[in-house]
Amino acid sequence: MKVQFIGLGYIGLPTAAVVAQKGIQVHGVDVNHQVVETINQGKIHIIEPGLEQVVKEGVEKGCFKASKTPTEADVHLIVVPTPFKGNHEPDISFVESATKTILPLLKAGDTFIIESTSPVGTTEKMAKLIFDERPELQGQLAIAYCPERVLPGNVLHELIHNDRVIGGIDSESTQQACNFYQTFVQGELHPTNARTAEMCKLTENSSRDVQIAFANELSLICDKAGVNVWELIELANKHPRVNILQPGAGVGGHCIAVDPYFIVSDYPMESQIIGKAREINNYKSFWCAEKIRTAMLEFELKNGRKATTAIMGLAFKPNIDDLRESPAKYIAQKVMQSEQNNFLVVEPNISEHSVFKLTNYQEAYEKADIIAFLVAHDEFKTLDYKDDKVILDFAGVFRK
Ligand code: SAJ
Repeated sequence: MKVQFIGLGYIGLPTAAVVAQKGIQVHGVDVNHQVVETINQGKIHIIEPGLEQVVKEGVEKGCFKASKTPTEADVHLIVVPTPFKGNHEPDISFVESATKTILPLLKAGDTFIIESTSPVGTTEKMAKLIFDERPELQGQLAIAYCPERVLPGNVLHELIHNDRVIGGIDSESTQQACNFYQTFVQGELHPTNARTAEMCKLTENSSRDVQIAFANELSLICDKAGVNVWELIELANKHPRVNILQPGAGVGGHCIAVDPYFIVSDYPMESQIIGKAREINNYKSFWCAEKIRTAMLEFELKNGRKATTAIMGLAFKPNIDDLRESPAKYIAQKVMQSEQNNFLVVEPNISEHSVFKLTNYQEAYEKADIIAFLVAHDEFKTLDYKDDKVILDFAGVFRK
Protein backbone atom coordinates (compact mmCIF):
# COMPACT_ATOMS: atom_id res chain seq x y z
CA MET A 1 0.00 0.00 0.00
CA LYS A 2 1.17 3.53 -0.75
CA VAL A 3 -0.33 6.50 1.09
CA GLN A 4 -0.14 10.11 -0.03
CA PHE A 5 -0.68 13.13 2.24
CA ILE A 6 -1.43 16.51 0.68
CA GLY A 7 -0.42 19.03 3.35
CA LEU A 8 2.38 18.48 5.88
CA GLY A 9 1.35 20.85 8.64
CA TYR A 10 0.32 20.38 12.26
CA ILE A 11 -1.88 17.37 11.43
CA GLY A 12 -0.64 16.08 8.05
CA LEU A 13 2.98 15.68 9.17
CA PRO A 14 2.38 13.72 12.40
CA THR A 15 -0.23 11.51 10.72
CA ALA A 16 2.10 10.80 7.79
CA ALA A 17 4.94 9.99 10.20
CA VAL A 18 2.76 7.64 12.29
CA VAL A 19 1.61 5.78 9.15
CA ALA A 20 5.23 5.48 7.93
CA GLN A 21 6.15 4.12 11.37
CA LYS A 22 3.95 1.11 10.49
CA GLY A 23 6.29 0.34 7.57
CA ILE A 24 3.80 1.71 5.01
CA GLN A 25 5.19 3.74 2.07
CA VAL A 26 4.26 7.39 2.60
CA HIS A 27 4.58 10.22 0.09
CA GLY A 28 4.04 13.64 1.70
CA VAL A 29 3.31 16.70 -0.43
CA ASP A 30 3.65 20.32 0.59
CA VAL A 31 3.74 23.51 -1.50
CA ASN A 32 6.47 24.95 0.72
CA HIS A 33 9.94 24.07 -0.53
CA GLN A 34 11.50 24.72 2.90
CA VAL A 35 9.07 22.30 4.58
CA VAL A 36 9.89 19.56 2.04
CA GLU A 37 13.66 20.05 2.48
CA THR A 38 13.43 20.04 6.27
CA ILE A 39 11.40 16.81 6.39
CA ASN A 40 13.66 15.00 3.92
CA GLN A 41 16.56 15.78 6.28
CA GLY A 42 14.62 13.98 9.04
CA LYS A 43 13.79 17.27 10.78
CA ILE A 44 10.54 19.11 11.45
CA HIS A 45 9.26 22.66 10.97
CA ILE A 46 6.66 22.59 13.78
CA ILE A 47 6.93 21.96 17.49
CA GLU A 48 5.35 18.77 18.79
CA PRO A 49 6.87 16.54 21.49
CA GLY A 50 8.40 13.32 20.10
CA LEU A 51 7.54 14.06 16.49
CA GLU A 52 11.04 14.73 15.16
CA GLN A 53 12.21 11.25 16.18
CA VAL A 54 9.32 9.52 14.37
CA VAL A 55 9.88 11.61 11.22
CA LYS A 56 13.63 10.90 11.33
CA GLU A 57 13.06 7.14 11.63
CA GLY A 58 10.57 7.14 8.73
CA VAL A 59 12.93 9.08 6.46
CA GLU A 60 15.95 6.94 7.40
CA LYS A 61 14.03 3.68 6.85
CA GLY A 62 13.01 4.98 3.41
CA CYS A 63 9.28 4.78 4.27
CA PHE A 64 8.65 8.52 4.34
CA LYS A 65 9.53 10.96 1.57
CA ALA A 66 8.37 14.56 1.13
CA SER A 67 7.97 16.28 -2.21
CA LYS A 68 6.42 19.32 -3.85
CA THR A 69 4.63 17.17 -6.41
CA PRO A 70 1.94 14.52 -5.92
CA THR A 71 2.27 10.97 -7.14
CA GLU A 72 0.14 7.86 -7.78
CA ALA A 73 -0.92 6.12 -4.55
CA ASP A 74 -3.61 3.84 -3.14
CA VAL A 75 -4.82 6.18 -0.40
CA HIS A 76 -4.85 9.98 -0.73
CA LEU A 77 -5.42 12.24 2.30
CA ILE A 78 -6.22 15.93 2.08
CA VAL A 79 -4.89 17.66 5.18
CA VAL A 80 -4.70 21.32 4.19
CA PRO A 81 -5.94 24.37 6.13
CA THR A 82 -9.51 25.64 5.84
CA PRO A 83 -9.34 29.21 7.15
CA PHE A 84 -12.19 31.70 6.94
CA LYS A 85 -12.53 34.80 4.82
CA GLY A 86 -12.99 38.30 6.30
CA ASN A 87 -16.73 37.84 6.92
CA HIS A 88 -16.22 34.52 8.78
CA GLU A 89 -17.18 32.48 5.73
CA PRO A 90 -15.24 29.21 5.40
CA ASP A 91 -12.64 29.17 2.66
CA ILE A 92 -12.34 25.67 1.15
CA SER A 93 -10.13 26.79 -1.75
CA PHE A 94 -7.09 24.85 -0.41
CA VAL A 95 -9.15 21.63 -0.26
CA GLU A 96 -10.36 22.32 -3.78
CA SER A 97 -6.92 22.99 -5.23
CA ALA A 98 -5.42 19.96 -3.41
CA THR A 99 -8.18 17.78 -4.90
CA LYS A 100 -7.50 19.21 -8.37
CA THR A 101 -3.75 18.48 -8.14
CA ILE A 102 -4.31 14.77 -7.50
CA LEU A 103 -7.32 14.40 -9.80
CA PRO A 104 -5.30 13.19 -12.82
CA LEU A 105 -3.44 10.65 -10.64
CA LEU A 106 -6.51 8.90 -9.20
CA LYS A 107 -7.19 5.34 -10.38
CA ALA A 108 -9.88 2.70 -9.82
CA GLY A 109 -9.69 1.18 -6.32
CA ASP A 110 -8.12 4.28 -4.69
CA THR A 111 -9.33 5.79 -1.42
CA PHE A 112 -9.69 9.59 -1.22
CA ILE A 113 -10.08 11.01 2.30
CA ILE A 114 -10.52 14.59 3.49
CA GLU A 115 -9.34 15.32 7.06
CA SER A 116 -9.35 19.14 6.87
CA THR A 117 -12.08 20.74 9.00
CA SER A 118 -14.80 21.44 6.43
CA PRO A 119 -18.29 22.86 6.13
CA VAL A 120 -21.06 20.28 5.74
CA GLY A 121 -21.28 19.12 2.13
CA THR A 122 -17.60 19.63 1.22
CA THR A 123 -16.89 15.92 0.66
CA GLU A 124 -19.89 15.62 -1.67
CA LYS A 125 -18.68 18.75 -3.50
CA MET A 126 -15.22 17.25 -3.98
CA ALA A 127 -16.78 13.96 -5.15
CA LYS A 128 -18.72 15.90 -7.80
CA LEU A 129 -15.57 17.75 -8.83
CA ILE A 130 -13.73 14.42 -9.23
CA PHE A 131 -16.49 12.57 -11.07
CA ASP A 132 -17.24 15.51 -13.39
CA GLU A 133 -13.62 15.37 -14.57
CA ARG A 134 -13.16 11.61 -14.33
CA PRO A 135 -16.61 10.02 -14.96
CA GLU A 136 -14.99 6.62 -15.57
CA LEU A 137 -14.11 6.48 -11.83
CA GLN A 138 -17.77 6.61 -10.71
CA GLY A 139 -18.31 3.61 -8.41
CA GLN A 140 -14.58 2.79 -8.59
CA LEU A 141 -13.31 5.25 -6.00
CA ALA A 142 -13.87 5.42 -2.23
CA ILE A 143 -14.45 9.00 -1.04
CA ALA A 144 -14.74 9.75 2.67
CA TYR A 145 -14.38 12.38 5.38
CA CYS A 146 -12.56 11.67 8.65
CA PRO A 147 -11.88 14.58 11.01
CA GLU A 148 -8.74 14.71 13.13
CA ARG A 149 -9.33 15.32 16.84
CA VAL A 150 -5.84 15.52 18.32
CA LEU A 151 -4.81 17.97 21.00
CA PRO A 152 -1.68 20.00 20.20
CA GLY A 153 1.08 18.86 22.58
CA ASN A 154 -0.24 15.28 22.77
CA VAL A 155 -0.62 14.58 19.05
CA LEU A 156 1.37 11.34 18.72
CA HIS A 157 -0.54 9.60 21.50
CA GLU A 158 -3.97 10.86 20.43
CA LEU A 159 -3.45 10.00 16.74
CA ILE A 160 -3.21 6.36 17.69
CA HIS A 161 -5.52 6.13 20.69
CA ASN A 162 -8.43 8.50 19.91
CA ASP A 163 -11.64 7.10 18.42
CA ARG A 164 -12.28 8.19 14.83
CA VAL A 165 -15.52 9.10 13.08
CA ILE A 166 -15.43 8.01 9.42
CA GLY A 167 -18.09 8.98 6.89
CA GLY A 168 -18.08 8.00 3.23
CA ILE A 169 -20.26 9.20 0.36
CA ASP A 170 -21.60 5.60 0.31
CA SER A 171 -21.16 2.54 2.54
CA GLU A 172 -18.36 1.01 0.41
CA SER A 173 -16.39 4.26 0.74
CA THR A 174 -16.87 4.25 4.52
CA GLN A 175 -15.68 0.64 4.74
CA GLN A 176 -12.62 1.26 2.55
CA ALA A 177 -11.64 4.34 4.59
CA CYS A 178 -12.09 2.33 7.83
CA ASN A 179 -9.74 -0.32 6.42
CA PHE A 180 -7.06 2.36 6.02
CA TYR A 181 -7.44 3.82 9.55
CA GLN A 182 -7.32 0.31 11.00
CA THR A 183 -3.66 0.14 9.95
CA PHE A 184 -2.59 2.64 12.65
CA VAL A 185 -5.52 3.61 14.93
CA GLN A 186 -6.05 1.65 18.15
CA GLY A 187 -9.11 3.68 19.20
CA GLU A 188 -12.54 2.62 17.98
CA LEU A 189 -13.61 3.49 14.40
CA HIS A 190 -17.19 4.78 14.12
CA PRO A 191 -18.70 4.52 10.64
CA THR A 192 -21.25 7.11 9.46
CA ASN A 193 -21.91 9.21 6.35
CA ALA A 194 -19.80 12.12 5.08
CA ARG A 195 -22.16 14.95 6.11
CA THR A 196 -22.49 13.62 9.68
CA ALA A 197 -18.72 13.22 10.00
CA GLU A 198 -18.18 16.81 8.79
CA MET A 199 -20.82 18.12 11.22
CA CYS A 200 -19.35 16.03 14.04
CA LYS A 201 -16.01 17.85 13.93
CA LEU A 202 -17.71 21.26 13.90
CA THR A 203 -20.00 20.16 16.73
CA GLU A 204 -17.15 18.99 18.98
CA ASN A 205 -15.33 22.30 18.78
CA SER A 206 -18.51 24.40 18.96
CA SER A 207 -19.57 22.49 22.05
CA ARG A 208 -16.28 23.35 23.75
CA ASP A 209 -16.59 27.00 22.66
CA VAL A 210 -20.12 27.26 24.07
CA GLN A 211 -19.02 25.71 27.36
CA ILE A 212 -16.06 28.09 27.68
CA ALA A 213 -18.38 31.01 26.85
CA PHE A 214 -20.55 29.99 29.80
CA ALA A 215 -17.50 30.10 32.08
CA ASN A 216 -16.41 33.44 30.63
CA GLU A 217 -19.88 34.91 31.06
CA LEU A 218 -19.85 33.74 34.68
CA SER A 219 -16.51 35.50 35.19
CA LEU A 220 -18.02 38.82 34.04
CA ILE A 221 -21.05 38.36 36.30
CA CYS A 222 -18.85 37.39 39.27
CA ASP A 223 -16.59 40.40 38.75
CA LYS A 224 -19.63 42.67 39.25
CA ALA A 225 -21.12 40.54 42.03
CA GLY A 226 -17.89 40.40 44.05
CA VAL A 227 -17.72 36.61 43.86
CA ASN A 228 -14.52 34.64 43.20
CA VAL A 229 -15.36 32.83 39.95
CA TRP A 230 -12.68 30.14 40.42
CA GLU A 231 -14.00 29.16 43.82
CA LEU A 232 -17.57 29.33 42.52
CA ILE A 233 -16.88 26.95 39.61
CA GLU A 234 -14.99 24.55 41.83
CA LEU A 235 -17.95 24.41 44.21
CA ALA A 236 -20.61 24.14 41.48
CA ASN A 237 -18.62 21.28 39.94
CA LYS A 238 -19.05 19.32 43.18
CA HIS A 239 -22.59 18.65 41.90
CA PRO A 240 -22.55 15.20 40.25
CA ARG A 241 -24.07 16.49 36.97
CA VAL A 242 -22.33 19.88 36.65
CA ASN A 243 -18.99 20.24 34.87
CA ILE A 244 -18.19 23.89 34.10
CA LEU A 245 -14.98 24.70 32.20
CA GLN A 246 -12.54 27.45 33.14
CA PRO A 247 -12.80 31.14 32.22
CA GLY A 248 -9.76 32.82 30.72
CA ALA A 249 -8.53 35.71 28.60
CA GLY A 250 -10.63 34.52 25.65
CA VAL A 251 -10.57 31.57 23.27
CA GLY A 252 -7.72 31.13 20.84
CA GLY A 253 -5.99 28.62 18.62
CA HIS A 254 -6.83 27.71 15.07
CA CYS A 255 -9.77 25.37 15.78
CA ILE A 256 -12.15 26.36 18.56
CA ALA A 257 -12.12 30.06 17.69
CA VAL A 258 -12.68 29.23 14.00
CA ASP A 259 -14.81 26.11 13.49
CA PRO A 260 -18.07 27.39 15.05
CA TYR A 261 -18.19 30.05 12.32
CA PHE A 262 -18.47 27.21 9.76
CA ILE A 263 -21.85 26.37 11.27
CA VAL A 264 -22.95 29.98 11.86
CA SER A 265 -22.05 30.97 8.32
CA ASP A 266 -24.21 28.23 6.73
CA TYR A 267 -27.06 28.19 9.27
CA PRO A 268 -27.19 31.73 10.74
CA MET A 269 -30.84 31.69 11.85
CA GLU A 270 -30.57 28.36 13.64
CA SER A 271 -27.19 28.77 15.36
CA GLN A 272 -28.09 31.36 18.00
CA ILE A 273 -26.13 29.92 20.95
CA ILE A 274 -23.11 28.99 18.83
CA GLY A 275 -22.89 32.51 17.38
CA LYS A 276 -23.40 34.16 20.78
CA ALA A 277 -20.66 32.00 22.33
CA ARG A 278 -18.20 33.30 19.73
CA GLU A 279 -19.23 36.89 20.62
CA ILE A 280 -18.87 36.29 24.37
CA ASN A 281 -15.45 34.67 24.04
CA ASN A 282 -14.20 37.48 21.78
CA TYR A 283 -15.65 40.10 24.11
CA LYS A 284 -13.80 38.53 27.06
CA SER A 285 -10.44 39.46 25.49
CA PHE A 286 -11.59 43.04 24.90
CA TRP A 287 -12.83 43.21 28.51
CA CYS A 288 -9.43 42.03 29.83
CA ALA A 289 -7.64 44.72 27.82
CA GLU A 290 -9.99 47.37 29.24
CA LYS A 291 -9.38 46.11 32.79
CA ILE A 292 -5.62 46.46 32.33
CA ARG A 293 -5.99 49.96 30.91
CA THR A 294 -8.21 51.01 33.81
CA ALA A 295 -5.72 49.58 36.32
CA MET A 296 -2.90 51.58 34.69
CA LEU A 297 -4.92 54.83 34.88
CA GLU A 298 -5.91 54.22 38.51
CA PHE A 299 -2.30 53.47 39.43
CA GLU A 300 -1.12 56.72 37.84
CA LEU A 301 -3.79 58.78 39.61
CA LYS A 302 -2.97 57.21 42.97
CA ASN A 303 0.84 57.20 42.73
CA GLY A 304 1.59 60.19 40.51
CA ARG A 305 3.68 58.09 38.12
CA LYS A 306 3.07 55.67 35.29
CA ALA A 307 2.89 52.02 36.22
CA THR A 308 5.15 49.27 34.96
CA THR A 309 2.86 46.51 33.74
CA ALA A 310 3.84 42.87 33.27
CA ILE A 311 2.00 40.98 30.52
CA MET A 312 2.28 37.38 31.70
CA GLY A 313 1.88 34.97 28.77
CA LEU A 314 1.32 35.31 25.02
CA ALA A 315 0.49 31.73 23.95
CA PHE A 316 -3.08 30.71 23.08
CA LYS A 317 -3.23 28.25 26.00
CA PRO A 318 -1.05 27.07 28.92
CA ASN A 319 2.31 25.38 28.45
CA ILE A 320 2.63 25.63 24.67
CA ASP A 321 4.67 27.89 22.39
CA ASP A 322 1.87 28.47 19.85
CA LEU A 323 0.86 32.13 19.51
CA ARG A 324 -1.56 31.70 16.58
CA GLU A 325 -4.99 33.28 17.14
CA SER A 326 -3.91 33.97 20.71
CA PRO A 327 -6.20 36.15 22.84
CA ALA A 328 -3.20 36.98 25.08
CA LYS A 329 -1.27 38.34 22.10
CA TYR A 330 -4.33 40.38 21.05
CA ILE A 331 -4.65 41.84 24.57
CA ALA A 332 -0.92 42.67 24.75
CA GLN A 333 -1.10 44.47 21.41
CA LYS A 334 -4.23 46.34 22.43
CA VAL A 335 -2.93 47.67 25.75
CA MET A 336 0.55 48.43 24.46
CA GLN A 337 -0.42 50.37 21.34
CA SER A 338 -1.82 53.59 22.85
CA GLU A 339 0.05 54.05 26.10
CA GLN A 340 3.47 55.41 26.87
CA ASN A 341 3.57 53.16 29.91
CA ASN A 342 6.33 50.70 30.67
CA PHE A 343 5.61 47.11 29.77
CA LEU A 344 7.43 43.88 30.50
CA VAL A 345 6.24 41.05 28.27
CA VAL A 346 6.69 37.44 29.35
CA GLU A 347 6.33 34.18 27.42
CA PRO A 348 8.46 31.43 28.98
CA ASN A 349 7.80 28.96 26.13
CA ILE A 350 9.56 31.00 23.44
CA SER A 351 13.04 32.50 23.45
CA GLU A 352 12.36 35.52 21.23
CA HIS A 353 9.60 37.30 19.34
CA SER A 354 9.73 39.64 16.34
CA VAL A 355 7.43 42.28 17.92
CA PHE A 356 7.71 41.85 21.69
CA LYS A 357 10.93 42.13 23.67
CA LEU A 358 10.64 39.30 26.17
CA THR A 359 11.54 39.38 29.86
CA ASN A 360 12.09 36.50 32.30
CA TYR A 361 8.89 35.79 34.27
CA GLN A 362 10.49 36.12 37.73
CA GLU A 363 12.18 39.40 36.86
CA ALA A 364 8.96 40.84 35.40
CA TYR A 365 7.00 39.77 38.47
CA GLU A 366 9.54 41.45 40.77
CA LYS A 367 9.78 44.71 38.81
CA ALA A 368 6.20 45.40 37.72
CA ASP A 369 3.53 47.30 39.64
CA ILE A 370 0.65 45.72 37.74
CA ILE A 371 0.71 42.02 36.88
CA ALA A 372 -1.75 40.77 34.24
CA PHE A 373 -1.85 36.98 34.04
CA LEU A 374 -3.21 36.12 30.59
CA VAL A 375 -2.17 32.44 30.44
CA ALA A 376 -1.87 29.96 33.34
CA HIS A 377 1.59 28.61 32.44
CA ASP A 378 3.00 26.20 35.05
CA GLU A 379 5.97 28.54 35.75
CA PHE A 380 3.61 31.30 36.89
CA LYS A 381 2.03 29.01 39.47
CA THR A 382 5.37 28.81 41.28
CA LEU A 383 5.25 32.56 42.08
CA ASP A 384 4.13 33.74 45.53
CA TYR A 385 1.08 36.01 45.69
CA LYS A 386 2.10 39.58 46.59
CA ASP A 387 -0.36 41.93 48.27
CA ASP A 388 1.65 45.04 47.34
CA LYS A 389 1.05 44.54 43.60
CA VAL A 390 -2.03 45.06 41.48
CA ILE A 391 -2.70 41.53 40.28
CA LEU A 392 -5.17 40.95 37.45
CA ASP A 393 -5.53 37.19 37.35
CA PHE A 394 -7.54 36.52 34.19
CA ALA A 395 -6.08 33.01 33.83
CA GLY A 396 -6.66 31.68 37.34
CA VAL A 397 -3.00 31.37 38.33
CA PHE A 398 -3.60 32.23 41.99
CA ARG A 399 -7.37 31.80 41.96
CA LYS A 400 -7.60 34.67 44.46
N1 SAJ B 1 -9.86 27.31 27.09
C1 SAJ B 1 -10.47 28.03 28.10
N2 SAJ B 1 -11.04 27.35 29.14
C2 SAJ B 1 -11.03 25.99 29.20
C3 SAJ B 1 -10.42 25.25 28.15
C4 SAJ B 1 -9.84 25.94 27.11
O1 SAJ B 1 -10.51 29.27 28.09
O2 SAJ B 1 -11.55 25.46 30.19
C5 SAJ B 1 -9.24 28.04 25.96
C6 SAJ B 1 -7.72 27.79 25.82
O3 SAJ B 1 -7.00 28.63 26.68
C7 SAJ B 1 -7.53 28.12 24.35
C8 SAJ B 1 -8.82 27.65 23.70
O4 SAJ B 1 -9.77 27.52 24.74
O5 SAJ B 1 -7.38 29.51 24.15
C9 SAJ B 1 -8.70 26.33 22.95
O6 SAJ B 1 -7.94 25.39 23.70
P1 SAJ B 1 -8.37 23.85 23.85
O7 SAJ B 1 -7.38 23.17 24.70
O8 SAJ B 1 -9.79 23.78 24.30
O9 SAJ B 1 -8.38 23.29 22.35
P2 SAJ B 1 -7.30 23.22 21.12
O10 SAJ B 1 -7.64 24.33 20.17
O11 SAJ B 1 -5.91 23.07 21.55
O12 SAJ B 1 -7.76 21.81 20.46
C10 SAJ B 1 -9.14 21.59 20.12
C11 SAJ B 1 -9.56 20.20 20.66
N3 SAJ B 1 -11.01 20.07 20.57
C12 SAJ B 1 -11.77 19.75 21.64
O13 SAJ B 1 -11.33 19.60 22.74
C13 SAJ B 1 -13.24 19.57 21.37
C14 SAJ B 1 -8.84 19.10 19.89
O14 SAJ B 1 -9.31 17.82 20.29
C15 SAJ B 1 -9.09 19.28 18.38
O15 SAJ B 1 -8.41 18.29 17.62
C16 SAJ B 1 -8.53 20.64 17.98
O16 SAJ B 1 -9.27 21.64 18.71
C17 SAJ B 1 -8.72 20.80 16.48
O17 SAJ B 1 -7.73 20.61 15.74
O18 SAJ B 1 -9.85 21.04 16.04
